[in-house]
Amino acid sequence: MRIDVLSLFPEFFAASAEVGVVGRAIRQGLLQLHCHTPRDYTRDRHRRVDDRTFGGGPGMVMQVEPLREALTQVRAMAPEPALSIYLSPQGERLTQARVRQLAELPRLLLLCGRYEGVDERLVEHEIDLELSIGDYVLSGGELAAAVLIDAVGRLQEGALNRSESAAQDSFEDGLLDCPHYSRPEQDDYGAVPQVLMSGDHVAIERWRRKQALGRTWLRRPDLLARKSLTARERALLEEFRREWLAEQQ
Ligand code: 9D3
Repeated sequence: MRIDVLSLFPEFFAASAEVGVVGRAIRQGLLQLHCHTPRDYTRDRHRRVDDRTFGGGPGMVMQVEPLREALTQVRAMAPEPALSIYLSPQGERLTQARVRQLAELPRLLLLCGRYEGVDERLVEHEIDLELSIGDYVLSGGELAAAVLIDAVGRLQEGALNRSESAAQDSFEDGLLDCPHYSRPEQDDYGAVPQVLMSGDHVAIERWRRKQALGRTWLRRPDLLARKSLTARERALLEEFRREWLAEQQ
């Protein structure tokens, strides 16, 4: 996959391209990341990309022309058709289902807004999809684009090794992850749950599933409501609930 980013702060994405799973995917050639600034596509000598908002009020708006020029020229840098995405607070909320779908595409073109955002006419004519990463206020689209690059990048074929397998991801099966522990077995903060030290892989798998169900019930009832449980899962959750309620006494 190739990802092009249009941003007033292209240097923002240096870390995305270098560290962790996605940095490795880029070095392996599984993902290409190219960042561009609309300033390079301005015609005036002040390299201006923004202007005051029509109708009055505070804040500036990113103008059509530099962005149209940048989008057109960046599209032409590679033959693959690109899905254009505008990261914006007005967008559809990003989910793992959407991430999986986008990860299959040959090319994405991400537009990051600053100030009050982008002139709506540019959005209407050039943007295929508007995405938000959640209900909180950021100062621009860059962090949201970096989130999308990370989520999509790690799903590229060959990007994850066996221990990082996407099949194990929280949300892939609609549940939160179980708790994890490492050495030492005994610490001032407590002991590791005995079952994990037992070597009984059936019992361990059962405990992990029960914890995943229980934590989802406690912390994300919205996720549980959307999931249909097997008889075994309902029994595991019931067992978790009974123990949890007993602990609350
Ligand atoms: C202070 C400006 N606000 C006036 C009411 C509106 C506003 C404009 C631009 C609020 C935030 C932003 C910048 N945010 C993004 O570009 C953004 C974003 C976000 O803020 N939250 C969640 N997802 C995203 S994706 C892009």
